[in-house]
Amino acid sequence: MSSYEPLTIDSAVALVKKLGLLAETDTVSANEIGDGNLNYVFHIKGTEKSLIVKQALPYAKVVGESWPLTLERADIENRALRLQGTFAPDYAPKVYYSDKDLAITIMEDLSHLTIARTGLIHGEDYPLIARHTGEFIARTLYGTSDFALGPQEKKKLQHTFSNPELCDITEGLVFTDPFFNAETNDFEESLRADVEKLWQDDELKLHAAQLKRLFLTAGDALLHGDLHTGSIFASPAETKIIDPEFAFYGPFGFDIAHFTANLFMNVLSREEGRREPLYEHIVTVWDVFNREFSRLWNEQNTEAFAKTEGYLEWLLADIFEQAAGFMGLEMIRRTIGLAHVKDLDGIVDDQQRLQAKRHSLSLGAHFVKERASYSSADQLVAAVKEALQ
Ligand code: SR1
Ligand code: MG
Repeated sequence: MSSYEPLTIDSAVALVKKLGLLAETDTVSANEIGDGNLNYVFHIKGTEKSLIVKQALPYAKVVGESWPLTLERADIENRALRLQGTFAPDYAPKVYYSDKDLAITIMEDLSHLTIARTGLIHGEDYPLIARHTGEFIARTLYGTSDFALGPQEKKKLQHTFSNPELCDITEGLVFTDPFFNAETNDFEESLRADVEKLWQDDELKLHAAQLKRLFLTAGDALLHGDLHTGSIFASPAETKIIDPEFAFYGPFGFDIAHFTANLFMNVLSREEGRREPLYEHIVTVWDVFNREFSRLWNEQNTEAFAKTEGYLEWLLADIFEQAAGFMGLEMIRRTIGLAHVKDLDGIVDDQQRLQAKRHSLSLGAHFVKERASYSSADQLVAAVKEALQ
């Protein structure tokens, strides 16, 4: 049994050689490339093969050692990646090795791809990203739900994906803190009046509380749990969904909500005339999700009520409503909470940046409060277009 210690570049290289993943005699180059909030990520390149070694740190890197975190999340991530790979092999990175005690996962190198958020900020387009992500979400959610697994297998699997510490982070940073004068919040002083208005909006707070309750109590399926555009590697042809350390059994609408929220925040950073591909992605991801989830349901569902007229349609409408609300919450917390997005923070012009952040806050609050009045992605897109006119 290995005992935990943080890897260095040299010890990461020594480990992959010891494991035989690269030859002892191979000449390698290696770097620490992690730019996320929580982990070390080493890119190790041999002459013929390259690898990623990811190691969880016993604290949140984004804050420092004052925010301790269990290493258990590396095991959750490793098991989630492997499971997602069985349902959506084209969209999950291959895992070569994992060690629970060292909190490491060694996986396929994806450095021929770009983190979608970075690419989108630089104006790249990924024509297949929405189709692939919609298929990934539909297949992983359906495949881990009661409808696919039946009551016993599902509950046993659910038990193994209890992820209290990372759920606590989401419950605080996404659902709670942005609505109160919490220490974790982080916003520009020029936004203070907008933020204080939000803290005083009791109607909004009631809706946030309802959505938080759904997140706390619904155990529909194994979620990715943090499916923003920084968790996606993409090229025009390929999409790989990484970093499921927040995976747990939660509500069906959560993952698609975070993907679409992050696309909308990229929309807010773009000039008019460059927003259309993102609007199309938002419509496509919903079309593909609905189609793929329905296909799996119609082909495989053994639930007694599966063929009951209206049940699937009701469920898809319910998922959409939840997701519109979760999407709004993600837009709010990425604007004023602890973890921001470069799409908005990176807007250099002060007035444009503040305007984009105000749109993110007001649209976010609108989607949270009015989620029940939306029933299609076209309507979400129309609301954003109208706000930006
Ligand atoms: C302390 S972790 C902050 C954020 O980074 C992750 O990617 C999650 O989105 C989390 O909320
Ligand atoms: Mg992450």
